Amino acid sequence: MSPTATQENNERALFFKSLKPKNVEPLWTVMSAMVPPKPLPKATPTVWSYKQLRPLLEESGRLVPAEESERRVLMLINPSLLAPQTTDTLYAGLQYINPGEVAPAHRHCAFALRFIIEGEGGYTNVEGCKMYMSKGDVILTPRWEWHDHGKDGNGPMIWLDGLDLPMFKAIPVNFAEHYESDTFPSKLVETTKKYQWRNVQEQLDIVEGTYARYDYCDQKNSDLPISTIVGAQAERISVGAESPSRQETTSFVYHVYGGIGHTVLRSDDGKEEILKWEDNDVFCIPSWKQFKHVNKGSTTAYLFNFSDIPMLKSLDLFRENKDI
Ligand code: GTQ
Repeated sequence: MSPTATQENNERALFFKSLKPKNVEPLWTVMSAMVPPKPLPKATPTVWSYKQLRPLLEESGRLVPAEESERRVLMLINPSLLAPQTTDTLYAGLQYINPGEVAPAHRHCAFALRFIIEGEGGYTNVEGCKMYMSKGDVILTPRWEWHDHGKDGNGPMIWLDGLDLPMFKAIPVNFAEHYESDTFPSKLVETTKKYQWRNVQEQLDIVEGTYARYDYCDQKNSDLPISTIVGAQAERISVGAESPSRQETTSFVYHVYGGIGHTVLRSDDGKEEILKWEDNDVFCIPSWKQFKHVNKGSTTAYLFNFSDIPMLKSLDLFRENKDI
């Protein structure tokens, strides 16, 4: 190296060193990583096997008293990320409640929905509405609405929680309040916050063909999604059939209402990855993965998903590849 080149390097090194104490950093060294040519989610496609998790939930029900836990939940954490991330933008957890227990009333900025997996006699009170829950029902807990959960009758109740918690890593404005008693005063009244599975399945089943999709919408205004943040869909795939392929900026958390099959993920270089699933499993699809579901069982497969579609659309970040 010529003396001038060495001198220049030394000068550069000194220049770089002088930046940090002034709280500045060069953009040009990180520019390409910050604006990659395609979405680069950090989440890994993952399946959470219900068969494997069911005994752990039961153990938590035996070992962890309700009074100690506030919410008895096993969080489904993506192996490439930290809690509370199931995907880059979504959180999912499996909540377990024993008969006679109460998960006490609180409210928080985070939006929540529940998808009921098993049990009868469980209920959620949301802002004064008492809603009994059955397998496949969806219950919404909009931002800042009081909610507590309880369980009558025999046996436990298990459901999937879906929240927008990871978003609060970027916008740390989530906070909660605890109600003065365990339950918020509630009545069994008509509500638009519950979606009964039987109605959703009916809508899926009246569609002709081997595949149908149902978009959950606001029950007061069907032009709107269920929230401005989290959206939900249900899908039916006939025996031996498959869903259309999708590639979107969306992150999905899927739950298998019923059926056996797999999801094929295809990366831009043509590599395929298979996620195998069966009854009650949960799996996630990170942003910008191309994927399709295949029914490999001998019964109709029904899938539920929640996603960040409404949030992405609000931010004008929803994109889909229509050429697949
Ligand atoms: O049921 O209120 O899985 O507040 C995480 C946070 C459930 C709930 C979760 C919560 C809840």
